[in-house]
Amino acid sequence: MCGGQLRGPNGIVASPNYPVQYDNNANCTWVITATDTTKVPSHQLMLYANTENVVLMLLCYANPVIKLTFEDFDLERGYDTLTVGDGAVVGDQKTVFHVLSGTTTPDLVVSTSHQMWLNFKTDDTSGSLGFKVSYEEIDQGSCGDPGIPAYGKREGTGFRHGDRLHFECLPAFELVGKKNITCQKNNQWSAKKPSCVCKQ
Ligand SMILES: [Ca+2]
Repeated sequence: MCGGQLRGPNGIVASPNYPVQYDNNANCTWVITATDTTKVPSHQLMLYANTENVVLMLLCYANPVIKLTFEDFDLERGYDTLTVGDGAVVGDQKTVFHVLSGTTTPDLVVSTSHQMWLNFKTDDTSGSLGFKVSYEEIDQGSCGDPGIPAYGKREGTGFRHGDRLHFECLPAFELVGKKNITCQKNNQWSAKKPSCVCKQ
């Protein structure tokens, strides 16, 4: 499917024809919107008593953001691109998180608002396999779970702003990338999770 309006709480976005080669001259735009935040109370329910000892009940409303996880990615490098941005103003350069091409992707991208847009553009020659990305609503203030590298381990359990994760590899494996990553205020990790490769 080339483009469309998608809603939470989760789903899949894939290039047209996936897993078969995508078309030339494609220009597809998807906007993902979290479920209506005014109607969906979060899991938090706060009970407290005020000065007159009247018990008040306060429902905290969820303020979800969108997390994208890249499951498969293969575009003609430099010519076919997937641009990912925050919010719903498609193409607004100020909101662009990434312009992706080739086979290089971040582990995940998290929006700062309840919406995120994707624009897939291809040129007039040479296709490739395409992409498959899953999306999910998560709580605002989080960078999402970046996972644990194969043959590695992770210290730290928080994925919220300011939280830091530390990675190490099993013996006989070498860490490639950053040992420590921090969840930044823009909901993105300071770097991808590292990988562990066999020592030569
Ligand atoms: Ca192409």
